[in-house]
Formats: sequence, C-alpha cells, structure tokens
Amino acid sequence: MRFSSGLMAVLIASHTAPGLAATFTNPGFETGDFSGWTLFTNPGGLLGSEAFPGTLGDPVFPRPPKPATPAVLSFDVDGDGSASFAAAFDAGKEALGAGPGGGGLFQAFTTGAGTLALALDIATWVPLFTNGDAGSVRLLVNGTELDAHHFGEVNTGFPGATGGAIVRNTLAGTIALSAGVHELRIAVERPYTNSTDTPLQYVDDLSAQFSPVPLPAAGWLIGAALLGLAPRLRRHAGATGESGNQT
Ligand SMILES: [Ca+2]
Ligand SMILES: [Ca+2]
Repeated sequence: MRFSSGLMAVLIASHTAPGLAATFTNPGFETGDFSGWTLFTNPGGLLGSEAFPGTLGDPVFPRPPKPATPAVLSFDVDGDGSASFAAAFDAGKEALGAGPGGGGLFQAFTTGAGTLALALDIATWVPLFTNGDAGSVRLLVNGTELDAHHFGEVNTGFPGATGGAIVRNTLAGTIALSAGVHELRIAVERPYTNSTDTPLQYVDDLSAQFSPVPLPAAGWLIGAALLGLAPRLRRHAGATGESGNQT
C-alpha cells in the first residue's frame, strides 16, 4: 500500500515537530561556570569550602592543595584520560546533626510528551586519608529520583600511599513526561562537616535522549488523512474491478 503524500507529510511531522526534544543549558559545564544552573543548599548544608594551598611534602601538615568549591573546574570525571570542565563540590554540613547535608544544582527544561533518558558522570576525589563517606549523588526529575550512588568509604591506601584516590560512577535513568516545563535536579550530599581532608564530588556530561510519543492531535490528523484516503481507495478498487463491499 502506498501512502498518499498528505498522509506521509503528517507522519513525518509527528516525528519532527519542533519543541519535542529535551534541551539542557550547559550540560557539560563547558562555559567554565554554572551558566544555566541554579545552586541550592539543604538546611544546614554546605556545597563547598575555601581553597587550601596545601603542600603534600610539608613536614608539619602534609596535605595536597585543595581548590575552592563550589566551582567549575577541569577534571576527568568519566576517566577517559581527557579532562574537561566539571561541577565540583565539597558537600558537607556546618555542624553535625540531622539532614543530608550538601545541596546541589537544578535547571528547568521543556519537552513534549514522551520518555526522557538521562545519564550523568560522577566522581569523587579523596585528597589523602581514607574517608568513611565520600558522599552521594542523586539524579531527579520533577522530584522523582531516577538514580543515585553512594560512594561510601573510599580507601586511599594511606599511609602507605599519599596520592589520594578517585572513584567514578555513572547515574542513568528514564522517566515518562507530559508536555510542559520540568525540573532536573542533581543532589550532592554528605552528612558530615567539611575540612581540608574531606572529599570533593564532581558531576559532568549530562546527556539526554528524548523519545516523543505521537501527540493526540497528530493521531486525529492521521485519522482524518485515512478518512480522506478511503474514498480514493474505494474508487481505485472499483476501477480495477476488485471485489469487496462497497457501501
Ligand atoms: Ca565537561
Ligand atoms: Ca573525560
């Protein structure tokens, strides 16, 4: 069966209509800053700490230098050997107590109706000492958690090793969305206080794949096109002598 040109146009339009893709601003932090993102802190939480100009060879207080956070810094979050700009945090708390600590970042985005698949690279850098909890990162859309990872204890091998440790992971998940404005949120949490020895958390390379569902309006158009096609098919069947019920 050949589709009429009108029906084919409707079918194509239902898959390429503008506004159906999910577009994020600065998903890989390649602007070198937090453009497009809004930072937030949980009650009593901290997102970062001041820079510490450490010296690992210092005989009194041996520590590696630690950058100020929150910040967008060059870091190889996915471990492919190539560093790029990434969001860096020293998630923690002002004082020990209830609550997740830290905070994170969010941005609004718009889609049509469909399914959104997201992926995000995450990492933690533990400067020197083995740390009992390097923090957690959670990926949420409209408040629904798509995926989460708790780095937990990271053993740096200290004192036998003084190079610290980097641990990497990836968050991924899918969610069905109705047409409209949505919120993507990345929570970076750690329920302990910050110090020159606490781990940094990095996030980078947010990637999105959006699969639109045919819109109801498009369905009506397709139905209307098929109705328009029916008389032509009947005429065609009649002209070639094919049998069939023709009411
Ligand atoms: Ca990047
Ligand atoms: Ca990389």
